[in-house]
Amino acid sequence: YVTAIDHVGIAVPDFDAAVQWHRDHLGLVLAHEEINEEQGVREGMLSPAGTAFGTDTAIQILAPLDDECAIAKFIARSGPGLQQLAYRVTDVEALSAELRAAGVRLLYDAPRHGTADSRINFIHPKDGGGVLIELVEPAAAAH
Ligand code: MC0
Repeated sequence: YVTAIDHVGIAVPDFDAAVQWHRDHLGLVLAHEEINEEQGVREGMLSPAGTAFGTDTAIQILAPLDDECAIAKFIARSGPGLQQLAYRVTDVEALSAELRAAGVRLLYDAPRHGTADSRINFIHPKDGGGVLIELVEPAAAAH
């Protein structure tokens, strides 16, 4: 089911400052940006020059929209930093079903809305070796 590392997500307090830092120091380009109200985030996908958003691995900047969202809680507990590792998958429902059957806890009963109309679910960090693992089925692969 896993075809690539889709993105690595960094929790930040200030979206614009983080985007500018990565542009100024590393030359990364903001390839995509959106607000995800359900997840409580303003998020942006950064790509190294010469790579393509949606094809190559991206760096995701995640800034909280309010004090209650997952990113705000993460920053309050752990400070800014790596928050998630996201794998691109061909079929998020089928993989989630296999994981559940193997006793791995998924956060959602059904996939939710993710970046660029992808469908997403998460493996609980306690079952992911201390890593919050996101499963991303891109919109193009929707069925
Ligand atoms: C919490 N824990 C983590 C963690 N967050 N460990 C590794 N990585 C993380 N990101 C640990 C805590 O330290 C705690 O360990 C244990 O997990 C359980 O914590 P909890 O207090 O029970 O739960 P919360 O309130 O911290 O929530 C954790 C949870 C939450 C993963 C359930 O963050 C969540 O629902 N995440 C999924 C949604 C999300 O992250 N959305 C933002 C990205 P101890 O040892 O202290 O017990 S939105 C996104 O990603 C979209 C836009 C996309 O890409 O398409």
